[in-house]
Amino acid sequence: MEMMKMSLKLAFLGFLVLNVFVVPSMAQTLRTVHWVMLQIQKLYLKFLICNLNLFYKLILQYIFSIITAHALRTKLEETNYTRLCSSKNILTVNGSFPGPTLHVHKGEKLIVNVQNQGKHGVKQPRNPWSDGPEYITQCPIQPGANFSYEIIFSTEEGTLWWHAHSDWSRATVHGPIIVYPANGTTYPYSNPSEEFPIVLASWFKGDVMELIQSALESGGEPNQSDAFTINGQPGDLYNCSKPGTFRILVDYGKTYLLRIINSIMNEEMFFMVAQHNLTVVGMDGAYIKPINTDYIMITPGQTMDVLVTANQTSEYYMAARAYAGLTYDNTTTTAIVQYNGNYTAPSTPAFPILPNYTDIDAVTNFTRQMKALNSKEHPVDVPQTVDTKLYITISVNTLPCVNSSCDGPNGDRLAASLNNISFVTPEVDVLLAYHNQLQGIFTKDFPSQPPYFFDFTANNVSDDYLTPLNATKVKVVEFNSTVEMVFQTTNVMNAAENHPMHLHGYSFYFVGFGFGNFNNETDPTGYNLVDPPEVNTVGVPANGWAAIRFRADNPGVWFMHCHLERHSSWGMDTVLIVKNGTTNETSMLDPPAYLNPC
Ligand SMILES: [Cu+2]
Repeated sequence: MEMMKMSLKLAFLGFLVLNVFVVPSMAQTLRTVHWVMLQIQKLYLKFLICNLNLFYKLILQYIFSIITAHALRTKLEETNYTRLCSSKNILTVNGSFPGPTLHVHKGEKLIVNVQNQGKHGVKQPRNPWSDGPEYITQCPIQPGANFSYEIIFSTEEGTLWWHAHSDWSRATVHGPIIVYPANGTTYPYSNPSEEFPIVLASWFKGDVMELIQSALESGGEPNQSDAFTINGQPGDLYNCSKPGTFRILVDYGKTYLLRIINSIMNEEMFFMVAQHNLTVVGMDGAYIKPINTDYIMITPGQTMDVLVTANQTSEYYMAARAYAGLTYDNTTTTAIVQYNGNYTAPSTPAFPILPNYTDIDAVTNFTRQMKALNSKEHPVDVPQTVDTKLYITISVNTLPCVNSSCDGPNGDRLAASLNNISFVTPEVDVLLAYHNQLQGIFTKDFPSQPPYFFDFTANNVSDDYLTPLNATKVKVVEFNSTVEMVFQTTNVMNAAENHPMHLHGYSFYFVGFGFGNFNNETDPTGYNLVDPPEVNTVGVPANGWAAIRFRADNPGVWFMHCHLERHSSWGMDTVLIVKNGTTNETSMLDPPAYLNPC
């Protein structure tokens, strides 16, 4: 937080922290522009390190901004926002919540000069240096410093998103990334008339960074959010929110593309548009076979591209509310679909009948329909055989607390784990430690199966399984090996719930899921090895399992974590290291010229 505050101070003084520009990946100008930027940056950082006074910093910044004048220039700043009749300062990019949308075409490269941010679901071939998570692939960017990320859009097409990856700052620092088809190619569906990013987010009346800090200190549950928002607005059902409710204007007979992003902190969400059918055509930046449905269930971290045909006449609510976790915000966020033309507007727009909070069947039925498009242009390449198998239990746990003085159950401290390892954030980032072969930062013995087998989904799991081991353990796999991971949620602490597991650096094939304990003989026979969806986040069902497969063809150091933010904060994380191949082209890129010190 201290670091954030200091950066904010600089931001207030007009410090540029984010410059974004798109360049064709093969253009000669890229190297030149990049080189100039690097030189300027080096110079700039040198000056900063030498503690020059502010006057010189500002002059230098001025030069810097001229050099990057052709770029879309944005600024990280503290902005005062009022929601629910309550004001606070939040961290924003360019003063906007959600942040600005980045537009690229497949195959292009983005250069982002930035402070404290990550890109969600971008594979980043061989380039973990630009992935983002603090202490996983980089040290935090120090106040006054910046870092140039190179984001490569290799195979993704559709909707992704960028977000901060420093504590809970992603609550307000996030925005869409839209990857259009490569030049000369088209969507595998007819062109929509218009598109609307629909960003779902959490709103807390308090300061989110303080909120998680105090929860981690006390060992108890962090506060729930006070509202959900659609494109920054809670909607008509919350106090003091009606005037700002987000609206989209539509024409009868046209088809629109909703690019829906769940950047909510702790809840999976149901989403509907009253009296309109939804056709889901993409997920996590890959196409799927169209799913015709009246609702979707979208987990934190996921994106869905949804076509909606405007075949009604007046005003309709779109609405989203939680699919129940153990604890959850039970409020409902809304926006309005408003038709152009002459009609008498209803006193209140039609409201959708959302699935019940606990409607597990609705989730299951929706999930079963997810299949990759698997066309000639967008083929499936799911590994048919597997070199490395991991079976990973996902648990919420407790750790003992001195004098039972914590705020968790029985005075203990809440924790969370993967294969009973509660991930401890190291003091030097794992990527640097791996690259420079530093000893004592992490160990390579993340277990390939749970340390004990028990009835994971039983009604009353013994307290013997409550306590995880605190450690920084990573899993190392060979380049180009085929990997299968089966995630198993457990009912330890009677805390079974859906966990959206997310792996950086990869899209993976979601080949199967089921309920109860995974059976490694019978369950694999039901895998979809023909057209499984290619995603980067998978919702592992409560008291069930989900299986994924991928080829480890992206060397690097990749964070894997539950996308429920409180679970990740409690240690439901690990790191996958994919070794280099035998050639330069199959090895991690060299580190950039400047790395932030830890
Ligand atoms: Cu979780």
